[in-house]
Amino acid sequence: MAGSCVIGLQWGDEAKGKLVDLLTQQHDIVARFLGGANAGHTVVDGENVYKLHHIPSGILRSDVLNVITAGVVINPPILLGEMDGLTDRGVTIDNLRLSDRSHIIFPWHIAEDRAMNQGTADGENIGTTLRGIGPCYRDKVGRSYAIRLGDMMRPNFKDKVFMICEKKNRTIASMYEDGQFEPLDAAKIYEEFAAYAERLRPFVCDSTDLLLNAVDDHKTILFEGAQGALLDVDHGTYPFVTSSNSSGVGASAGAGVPAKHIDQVIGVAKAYSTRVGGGPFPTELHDETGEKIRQRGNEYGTTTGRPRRTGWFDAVAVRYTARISGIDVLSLMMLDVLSTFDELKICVAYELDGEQITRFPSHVDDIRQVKPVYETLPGWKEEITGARSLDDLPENALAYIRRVEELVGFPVGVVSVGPDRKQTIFTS
Ligand code: 2SA
Ligand code: MG
Repeated sequence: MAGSCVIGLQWGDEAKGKLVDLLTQQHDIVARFLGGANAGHTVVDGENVYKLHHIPSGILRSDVLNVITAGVVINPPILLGEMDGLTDRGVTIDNLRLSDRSHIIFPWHIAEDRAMNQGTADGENIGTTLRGIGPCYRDKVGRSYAIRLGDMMRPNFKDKVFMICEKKNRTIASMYEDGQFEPLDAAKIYEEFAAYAERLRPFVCDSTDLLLNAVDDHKTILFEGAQGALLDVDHGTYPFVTSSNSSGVGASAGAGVPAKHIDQVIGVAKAYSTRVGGGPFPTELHDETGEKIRQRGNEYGTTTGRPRRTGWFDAVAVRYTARISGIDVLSLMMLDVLSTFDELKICVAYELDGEQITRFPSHVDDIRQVKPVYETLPGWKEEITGARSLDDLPENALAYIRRVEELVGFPVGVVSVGPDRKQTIFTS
């Protein structure tokens, strides 16, 4: 087998980091293919909790190469902070590689993200992470005002920074009220980023070539997703999405490895739903049950600390994202959070304009309007964080897993009952 891929099937925060960490032992390389410091991946190793934003979750294993590929947008001070944080705790980062094709987030991107808070055409806030992600991807596809990691190592880097600052100072000033925007200081930004470039230089490579050679050499690659498929810029709940392809279809574009080399896709979903930021969320709960899920699941953003919106498992949405991501197997996370509820609901269809549908609508207005059709299942009272096999689970928890499988249409291969590596059940 050449490649596996881990994809979040909801709106991010499905605990993908834990799964990637578990799977790394079977792979030579972990490749992150999209997003940037908007992601927050938590990896737990015994007493140690690591919060990663850019660095692939395989970094804790020194024999695994961790590659940040072309599709990622890098925020150098945040990346260096992660690197230093790992080094300080004795984790080696010699096994880290950065693509010279990845794009760089500069202070102007963050100023743009803040100015707009990334409002949509109808004036609603997307509720971005304010990390400059959207503006950086926009400049990347716009081509005129973009700087890639490889550009930072070239003699004309300084000229580029000065040219772009001049342009951005004009455009960004018009986005702010008078006096609210402090003009960008090109010399200062250049100096700061030139220093970052020097520190990052030893890790920079042509990651596309590296990965293609790895495929030729029969090495195994784990493609690590970020965010979730419902945030995919083309196939998610547009415009309430992130600015890259976060569903399974994005892996090969971001990493530069043809899809035919990805043999196994693992779709990761929580046993319930969460969303952070704006946008439609059909099964959202605004009541005590939603609050209980938030408390039991500690549902607060890893990057921004924002409380996450919570709701029941949405089988319509997950069936859609599982199919678009080409999954082979489902990994059901945080099942332990659902313990102690009297009953649990699963959304099995939507009602739209008086009709029942099981298709996930393509237009945001329709996604906003749908009413979830629920099936109610009995809950279980006992905590299940100590379960290590399916036999340890209460009957009602097993029935819940079986129903998710049937509705989503893919087998559940992994069930997670807590953050630790040990708190994982492999079903076969
Ligand atoms: P952006 O910043 O442009 O990518 O935001 C666009 C939308 O994508 C959502 N988004 C996320 N949703 C969940 N988790 C994310 N990562 C962090 C985490 C979030 C945090 O792991 O907890 O700490 O708040 C993530 N990144 C982007 C975002 O909320 C917008 O809806
Ligand atoms: Mg997260």
